[in-house]
Amino acid sequence: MSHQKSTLGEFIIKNQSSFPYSSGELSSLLNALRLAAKVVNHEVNKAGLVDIFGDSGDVNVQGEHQQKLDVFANKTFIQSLKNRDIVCGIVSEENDEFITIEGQDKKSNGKYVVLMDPLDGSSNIDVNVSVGTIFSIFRRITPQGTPVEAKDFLQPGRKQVAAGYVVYGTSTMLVYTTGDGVNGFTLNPAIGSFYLSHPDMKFPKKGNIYSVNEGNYGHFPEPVKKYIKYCQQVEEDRPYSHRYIGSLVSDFHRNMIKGGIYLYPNSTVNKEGKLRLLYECNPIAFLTEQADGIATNGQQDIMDVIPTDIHERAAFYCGSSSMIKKLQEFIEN
Ligand code: P6P
Repeated sequence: MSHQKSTLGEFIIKNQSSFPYSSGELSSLLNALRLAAKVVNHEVNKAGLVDIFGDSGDVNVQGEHQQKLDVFANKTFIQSLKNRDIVCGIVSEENDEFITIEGQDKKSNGKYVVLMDPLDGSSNIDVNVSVGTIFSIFRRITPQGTPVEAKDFLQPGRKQVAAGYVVYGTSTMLVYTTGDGVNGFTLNPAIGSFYLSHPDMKFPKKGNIYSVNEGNYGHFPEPVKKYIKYCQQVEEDRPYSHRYIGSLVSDFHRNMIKGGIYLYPNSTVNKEGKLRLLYECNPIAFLTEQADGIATNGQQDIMDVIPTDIHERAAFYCGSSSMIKKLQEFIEN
């Protein structure tokens, strides 16, 4: 008997009572992200056919060459969020400063702020490897008007009200949490609807996959080097499989389903780490904890870090709880 799966829209309506501040605005915000995801998915899927491959010629705040799809994705998500009068401000990897969003009334009184990486892993676009969008949602702290960076955006990850990602892979999925577990929705491109395909996603407590750019091994802190050697030992439950796509969303998505650990350490090359705290680490960490995993910067739960800059970087380790605990043993000894 075919099970009629809930669409994302049906799921949001059915579950919005469990959303914090369930005035329906968060539902509408998630719907804005859903719409933008479908538009970006369409472009990503035809990237090989039209001239949106390659470099836009611009460079973003990270000093990274902006791929044309990066720019398109950024504009699409910003426009979709602007149209809803719910968001007062956006931080994007592609923009040096935060963006103030004015409503129809020309005031910025939206109750939420969104922080996003509109197209993470974009260096993979030209080689047809999965990329993703990552988003993090907070309720604003200031009562109204133009958001204040230090108050509204530099909140610890623990305060997120929702977070998730879109993975543009063999199928396109939207995976998100509002603090009541993690649910995955798969796009049926024929009709443009997301269907609940992965209800209540959980990290297996133990996995046998470790994801790290081993090319940087020589730059890693000693405890991380020892943990990587531990993963490679021929023992009862090892060696683990090394799987690294170089696209955080794809590596994370696989590890959450199969069990595993993702590592992006600080190093002699990336002294603060490479991943961005606000729009890569925190949203992935929220999903991790909601899926019974652990997410840390090596010293503390990463969602407890108090940010000081909207583009700050962090060391990041996330995944199956038993694997993170083993890594922490190496770090603490
Ligand atoms: P490296 C992509 O640029 C990204 O931010 C993540 O998606 C990915 O996991 C990581 O950086 C890859 O970095 O240094 O291994 O190429």
